[in-house]
Amino acid sequence: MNIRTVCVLGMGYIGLPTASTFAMHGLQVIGVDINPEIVQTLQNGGLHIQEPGLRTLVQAALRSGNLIISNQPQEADAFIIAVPTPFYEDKKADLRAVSAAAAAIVPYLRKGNLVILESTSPPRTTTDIVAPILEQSGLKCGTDFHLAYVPERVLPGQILRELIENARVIGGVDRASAEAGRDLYRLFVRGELILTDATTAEMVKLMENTYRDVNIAIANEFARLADRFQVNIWEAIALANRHPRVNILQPGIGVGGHCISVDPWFLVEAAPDLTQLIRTARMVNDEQPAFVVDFIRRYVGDLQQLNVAVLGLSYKADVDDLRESPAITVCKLLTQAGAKVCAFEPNRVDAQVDGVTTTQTLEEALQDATLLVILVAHQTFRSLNPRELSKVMPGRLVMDAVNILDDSIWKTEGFTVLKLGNPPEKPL
Ligand code: SAJ
Repeated sequence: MNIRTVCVLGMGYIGLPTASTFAMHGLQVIGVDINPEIVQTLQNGGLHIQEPGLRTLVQAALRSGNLIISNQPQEADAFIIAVPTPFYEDKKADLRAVSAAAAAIVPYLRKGNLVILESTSPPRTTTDIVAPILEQSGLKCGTDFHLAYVPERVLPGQILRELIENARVIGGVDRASAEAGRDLYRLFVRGELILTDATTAEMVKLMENTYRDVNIAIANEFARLADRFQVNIWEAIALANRHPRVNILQPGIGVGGHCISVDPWFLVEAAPDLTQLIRTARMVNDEQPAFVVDFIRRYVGDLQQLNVAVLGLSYKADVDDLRESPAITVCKLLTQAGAKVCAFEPNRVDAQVDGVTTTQTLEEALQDATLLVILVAHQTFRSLNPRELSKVMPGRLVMDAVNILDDSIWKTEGFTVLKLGNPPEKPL
């Protein structure tokens, strides 16, 4: 299929880099978002999200004239839906954005077009939900237009590199649709393009993220066991990983973000009778923030009126994304326990969390702190200097939940460092 114009719906973490990359590879791209603030920001050369290299890429794409940002779709050879699929309170998939994006394409859909769904979705969404909406155009899926599910697989923090290098699974509703999808993505993807059917591709995406969730859950459960048995989990994992067939992931404060903490629920929803392990892993990871706060309480005692400085609110290191962040849950649990929490998130100084004071600088967060809690392993926190901190912070107690501090250096500066998964022998 010869593709010269593409319309990308959803200018978020996936849609914007994808649209810009296509534009830089010579396609005429219309980037669409329903949020007028996002449209305006991008049209004015700004950026509403942070991702290494993205600002330069988007600006170059706009300057090239190949990328246009708009609040509504236009006719194009191909359409890509890259909108969020959150879940409702009861953990059921909320497909309203996907359905609305498909409906928005209908007036512009023409014979011979290709439509791609990239949003993570429950099995059969492409065939049972998206196809019927697109057929409201009067065109027949497979006969008149191509439709494929092509899951995004990029890791936030490395999106631009992985977008090009990762292998892509291209799931067509029929063979011709998969081949049309391949014609589109081969314009910039250097990784292998593997063709399959749409429902297999949906399952593959959900399996990838569920596999990671289950593996993080077991790391978190190992950390709890290590705490009970007074074992240093970081040393134990390093030793276990010397086995040729063992690769345990890192325990932490829980699993956040818009992907791994959400997607496994789509499988649980689709087949509750078959997904005990997946559901349990989700619950283990969701309970990890409470474990972290209990750990602090066990070693620090009553948290009432305790001045706590928290470093990091994003869902993982070196991103600005606060969605489903376990760090925010930890902050809320600390405030519920009576602590006075001052939090600093260098990638989102505008962050707002109920009951928590957020600060513009590290120093502001530290100025009254008795306890410092590091929740996210941002690069900038790895180089924290205990001598400098001791000039600002009145307390000498640090809880390092992400194992980034060299405690021997901190000890020489008079700090006591608590590490998740490496508890001191007895409560302080
Ligand atoms: N985490 C741990 N321990 C670990 C690794 C991660 O506690 O050893 C935590 C992180 O701190 C974070 C959460 O898990 O809170 C998820 O982080 P992540 O880096 O594992 O994954 P995401 O959510 O940023 O991106 C994932 C990736 N999927 C897989 O690695 C299978 C990415 O490739 C997907 O494209 C992305 O989900 C997505 O959009 O679906």
